Amino acid sequence: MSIDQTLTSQERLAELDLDQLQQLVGLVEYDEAGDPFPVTGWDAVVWAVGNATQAAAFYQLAFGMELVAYSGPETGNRDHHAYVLRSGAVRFVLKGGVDPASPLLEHHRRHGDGIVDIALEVPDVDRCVRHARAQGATVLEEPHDVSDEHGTVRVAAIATYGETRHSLVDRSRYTGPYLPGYVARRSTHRKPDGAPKRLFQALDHVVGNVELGRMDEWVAFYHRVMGFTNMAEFVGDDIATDYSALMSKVVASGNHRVKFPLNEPAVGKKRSQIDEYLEFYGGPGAQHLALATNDILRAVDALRDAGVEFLATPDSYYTDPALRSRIGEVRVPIEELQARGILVDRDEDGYLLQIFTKPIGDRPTVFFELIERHGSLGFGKGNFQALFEAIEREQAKRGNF
Ligand code: TYF
Ligand code: FE
Repeated sequence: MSIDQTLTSQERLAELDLDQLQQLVGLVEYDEAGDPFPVTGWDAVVWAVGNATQAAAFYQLAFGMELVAYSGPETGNRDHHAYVLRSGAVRFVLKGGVDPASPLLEHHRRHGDGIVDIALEVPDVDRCVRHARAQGATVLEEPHDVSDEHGTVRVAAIATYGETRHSLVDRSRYTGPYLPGYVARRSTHRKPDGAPKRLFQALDHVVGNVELGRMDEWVAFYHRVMGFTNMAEFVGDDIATDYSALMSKVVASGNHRVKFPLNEPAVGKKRSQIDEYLEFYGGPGAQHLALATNDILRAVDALRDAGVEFLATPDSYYTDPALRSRIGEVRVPIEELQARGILVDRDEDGYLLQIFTKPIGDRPTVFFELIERHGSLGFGKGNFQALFEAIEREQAKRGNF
């Protein structure tokens, strides 16, 4: 079986097929034979948070995620709590320190709530690490087996920007709920009647913010170390200095299952949103996660009802006569999008609907995007101006000029 036909274990559990994934996240054909670092897909997004017990409730109650596994003092882990949540093929692991000496608490003091590990499922951990090391990557954890009564997982980890890592996970010989050391655990709350089964089904992309002048180095890192290739979409200095104050390029795994936009600040009229992130996160890190949904209207309504706040889109975005000709026919009336502040973009392959939350923690750092793709493989380039202006309005409220 070729890599681009292999589903990750999470995707199989979610009963997604390749057609659904193609629609959700926009896959492409590729020749795996020449891939030095084959990646099947996302394994997990691991967070260090200030209060994992409450964050786990937030992601269940507001984001509609399901609790599937747990590790903590009751399971012999005296260092921290860890809650494993799922929505479709998306897996979050929320960790919060219990032992006052836990390194997670130190991480949280430096960065606030943030993403410590963007873990990838790979068919051959050892081969990936051999290649990564030969290309100069920092190997944080050598390939090793972890086993329990459910089987064996092979894992390793390499360093990426800031204090972020990529764990590389082969769980093909494992049937447990997450990793050895975790026990199965179910949500105890009752979903309201009529609540949708899930609000999002897959992870589309994870964006990294890096320091001024370092974006190309990180693009080169993903080329060299992980065999990722450039996607067409980028924000160059042509528009950067006008309003967005950032530069951005996108790298992707062979079949585009895993996509990493990388931002660096650009010198503009105001302080860049990326500089603000770097200051408050205390260095480079993951900026936003884009969650792929097949019903962005319902997802936004449910999240808003649960108190999640989104960036506002001015009515002028929808009344602009150029909008209709730019976007053409979309599946819902523009009024439905306007009522929710959902943005639309179209390119030669199709269109996409997207919306952005405000930062979800105490620091102006990490936020979410919801994205509903209809053929477009892009990131909403046509919305960058409206989006970055909205972000700047929020920055100004925080006293950032
Ligand atoms: O992932 C992207 O590229 C889009 C656009 O600070 C974007 O979601 C880029 C930078 C940013 C917010 C959104
Ligand atoms: Fe995005």
